[in-house]
Amino acid sequence: MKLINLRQIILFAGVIFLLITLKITATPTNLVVNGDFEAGNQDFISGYTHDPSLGANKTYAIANSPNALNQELPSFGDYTSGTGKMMIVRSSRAANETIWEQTVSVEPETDYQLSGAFARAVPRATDNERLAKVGFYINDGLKENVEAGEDPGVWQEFVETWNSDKKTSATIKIRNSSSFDTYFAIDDISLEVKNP
Ligand SMILES: [Ca+2]
Repeated sequence: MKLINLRQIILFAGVIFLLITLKITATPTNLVVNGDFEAGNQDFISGYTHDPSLGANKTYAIANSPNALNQELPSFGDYTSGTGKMMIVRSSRAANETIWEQTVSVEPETDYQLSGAFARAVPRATDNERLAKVGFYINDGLKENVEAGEDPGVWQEFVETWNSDKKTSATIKIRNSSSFDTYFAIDDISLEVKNP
């Protein structure tokens, strides 16, 4: 009797383990660390200066809303949950400067999905023609240029496929593509194995 119980327990544990393993396998893991900025100003490199007052061009800060940094900027929530943190950028006129960079390990010959969200963060009435534009790069190859719409706080998600070929690491960069100095927000940067 005791033996049967033990077998049943082992079988039950095995089924649970299998279910957990399948669940883990089915959910793609984001390889980017702190891509949602919930951990604050860490885990990435920037050619811009961290400045919570955004006191000059070529600065950035991590906050819950642009308005929390400067009262002239619009108030809107992050892309992750609406109440989390985002990277808020005051760009310079120099294009191609790196705003955000992180290197992650990848498997060769694998399709990955790169995604992120981007929103304009200037009051619409003041800077109508100064549209924000950023380029998303992997290993210095441009994946996509994303231009924000006129309305501040309207998040635009972009999704691109990237094949790692023979590479074992991916350096993801977001660079300024605009020649305007303007304000915008970035959130939810992700690189994960693409589901077949
Ligand atoms: Ca976020």
